[in-house]
Amino acid sequence: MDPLKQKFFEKSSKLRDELRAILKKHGTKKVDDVTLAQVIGGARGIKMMIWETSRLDPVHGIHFRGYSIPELKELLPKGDCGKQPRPEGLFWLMLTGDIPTDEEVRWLTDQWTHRCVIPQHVFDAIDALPVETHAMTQYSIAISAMQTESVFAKRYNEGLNKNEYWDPIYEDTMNLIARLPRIATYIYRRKYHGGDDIPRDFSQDWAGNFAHMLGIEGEDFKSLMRLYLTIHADHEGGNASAHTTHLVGSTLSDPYLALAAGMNSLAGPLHGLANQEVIHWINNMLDAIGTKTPTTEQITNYVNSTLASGRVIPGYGHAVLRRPDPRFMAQKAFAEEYCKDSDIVNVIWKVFEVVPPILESLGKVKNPWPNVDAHSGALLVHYGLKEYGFYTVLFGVSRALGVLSAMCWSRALGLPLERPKSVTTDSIKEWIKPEAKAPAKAKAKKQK
Ligand code: CMX
Repeated sequence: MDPLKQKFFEKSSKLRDELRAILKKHGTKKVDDVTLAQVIGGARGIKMMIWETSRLDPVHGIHFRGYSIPELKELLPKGDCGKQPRPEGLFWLMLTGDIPTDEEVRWLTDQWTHRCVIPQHVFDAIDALPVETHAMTQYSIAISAMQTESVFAKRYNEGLNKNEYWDPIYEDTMNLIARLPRIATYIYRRKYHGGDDIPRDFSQDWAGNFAHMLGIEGEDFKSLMRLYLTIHADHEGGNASAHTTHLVGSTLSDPYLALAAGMNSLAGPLHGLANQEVIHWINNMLDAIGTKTPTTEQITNYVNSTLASGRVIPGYGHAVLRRPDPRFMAQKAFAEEYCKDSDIVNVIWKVFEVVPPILESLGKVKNPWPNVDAHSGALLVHYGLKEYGFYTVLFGVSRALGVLSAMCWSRALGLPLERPKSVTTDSIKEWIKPEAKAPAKAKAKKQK
């Protein structure tokens, strides 16, 4: 067994036993009350799943295994890769709960380099699509096409003891993460650069090689990719892409099918596609105003006109967060250090001044602050990655780290098929009828 797998096995089998004991002794303990507003309003805030890899606080934002993003920037090993944390280190942390050493991160990079073997039919499946197909559609189809390689599906067909599910899930996770940058960059080069594909560079770390295969050289862009792929990785289990992957995985669909489903969820404009929508919206604004350096007043007018036309301001608001997203702030800090004079970055900062008070004044937006997607595109544009139709794929490569490491945990802990309960509107109308309580009262009277 490899060292990471061994460590994961030891930690997860211990927790699985603990969890079983907790369930046996305290299974009837109440942890939540559900209101009608939550039933109708998209299940906001209902606690209903276990997600080991990260926790989201409305005020303090995301914590990966208890560590905030600024803490991870300090603590995760960087090796000889500059100042930003390496996503390999975060993956190790999410899977084991421990900050890895430099040597462990190097081992993981090496593993992912060698596991990046993609069968030709995956490239053929991408090539069969019209080149203008959205990059997220191509990405999701490629992941599904790669399902032929699932170790879990093969071993399950052969007859697999449920206590061993975690093992092939771990193998699929490692293989998938190793392969995703290659798939993503193949799509990018095909869609936007006439198929001028760039071969891998075996000497680089996971994110550095990704930047290289995109065709954007320079140490600063590699640093950005390391930060980007780290901070987008996980956002607890309730967000749509994580929850979708979790739900599909709970049916014992393999990690390829579960991740493809999660990516389809990420592709919605209220979720991961918002990063594309932000730059689309900013470009439209700059075109409409006719300048690259709009004034506060011009931005205010444009924001108001977007709202008046019944659309949301992309990159603002969040279902859980109630303060500026620490992932936004981490990107802002990066921009302050690396490219503070960039026009597009300065537009993003001005929008950050303008939008929150306007959203707040509407009186209905629970979080007027920017989320992760408000800043990411401007940094990419600054370094020359201007094709915003590709941005959600970058998010999706990173998100795989979180949702797949969480899937390893789900199978190792023996979590069951997810199956919440739906109701019809007739049931709701029944619940709120005054006479709905009458039978119970009448019964109580009779008993007296
Ligand atoms: N612009 C305009 N109106 C907004 C808004 C925004 N950025 N954010 C919320 N609102 C509106 C909602 O549309 C809703 O209006 P109605 O009552 O008329 O339907 C009202 O404010 C209340 O919404 P909420 O409870 O504050 O927010 P939700 O939890 O329902 O939705 C989110 C959260 C992210 C979908 C929403 O804020 C939004 O649409 N933001 C813009 C899209 C975006 O940036 N998505 C990316 C999120 C991060 C990610 O997953 O990647």
